[in-house]
Amino acid sequence: MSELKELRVSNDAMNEPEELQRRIDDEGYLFFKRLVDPDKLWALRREMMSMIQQVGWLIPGTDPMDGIADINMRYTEGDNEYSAGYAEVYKIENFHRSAHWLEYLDIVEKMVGAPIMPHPQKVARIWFPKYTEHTTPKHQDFVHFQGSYDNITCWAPIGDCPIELGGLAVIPQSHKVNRVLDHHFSLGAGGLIVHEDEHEEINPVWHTTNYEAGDALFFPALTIHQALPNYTEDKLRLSLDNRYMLVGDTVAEHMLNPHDPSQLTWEDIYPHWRHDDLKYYWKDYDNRVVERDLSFGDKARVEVLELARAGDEHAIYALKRGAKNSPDTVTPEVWAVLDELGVKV
Ligand SMILES: O=C(O)CCC(=O)C(=O)O
Ligand SMILES: [Fe+2]
Repeated sequence: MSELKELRVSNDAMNEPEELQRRIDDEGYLFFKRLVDPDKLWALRREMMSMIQQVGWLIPGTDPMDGIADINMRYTEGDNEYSAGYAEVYKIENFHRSAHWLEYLDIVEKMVGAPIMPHPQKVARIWFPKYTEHTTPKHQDFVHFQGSYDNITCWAPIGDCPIELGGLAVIPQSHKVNRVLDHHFSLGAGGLIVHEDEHEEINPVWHTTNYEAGDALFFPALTIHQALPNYTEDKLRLSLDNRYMLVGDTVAEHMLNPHDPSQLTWEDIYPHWRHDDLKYYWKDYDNRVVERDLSFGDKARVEVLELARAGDEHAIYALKRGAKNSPDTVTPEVWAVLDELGVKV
């Protein structure tokens, strides 16, 4: 990647909804420093990192706040081992509640100029160091979260996130392509990558920052973004990415469920909570629910087979991982390719 530029800070316009709307329409993102009191993030970090230590991903005896990973266990989304640990973190009530913090709700409402609500599905990322092939690749969120182009993603580190820890980067104005671009197979999280350089109208200049606790980056569903690789020796990157929708807008059915990699249902999660106010809260809203569009993933599933046959190592790795983690869902065609290649699962 070429040089990284600094994100523009929009704290100056925090109380001017029209200016926020103008900026997000024009730039395709809004970034705020210390939108939330950092102490709220530090408290959430303690709770989540303590659980991450309990599941065995941090070096025993270290301060969980430091997030010092045991790099013998580098897991990522798509690995059953990741799901086992993520599930414990995903049950934490305060993690879900953080997406409902008024600081986030107020600012999203201002930038879209209408009543909004958080998607039921909340997302945390627990990213291991030096596992960079699995970094979230360049993409538009619509391929994953769907529903409406008007959804707003909020990405926020839970603690500080300097560039080497692998925070989020965006291409300003990339949302102006005004459509979902072709995505291809990728080994990275989410499994789909866009090649922005295939599109002349996109000027691929990436913007990011050394994030600090309390900072938050917002962008609509068509803005191209990626996570940067976690190049630290031994630190986990812990972050939130939650999505907000206009009340009454369309929502894809899977966004009413817990995040897939947790492999949980709400019935698994809710018994761990002390309060009831956020349980099934979305049932009070009249949103239009549509089926998940599987075409993006289906296209990548065809590509991965072709690439694996041609010897592409990431494709072979992805097929092997799928076969190892959920053998029951693997198609005969995938088994045939793995056999052809002599890959043992
Ligand atoms: O944090 C990550 O690795 C991915 C985040 C992302 O793609 C998002 O916030 O939409
Ligand atoms: Fe994303």
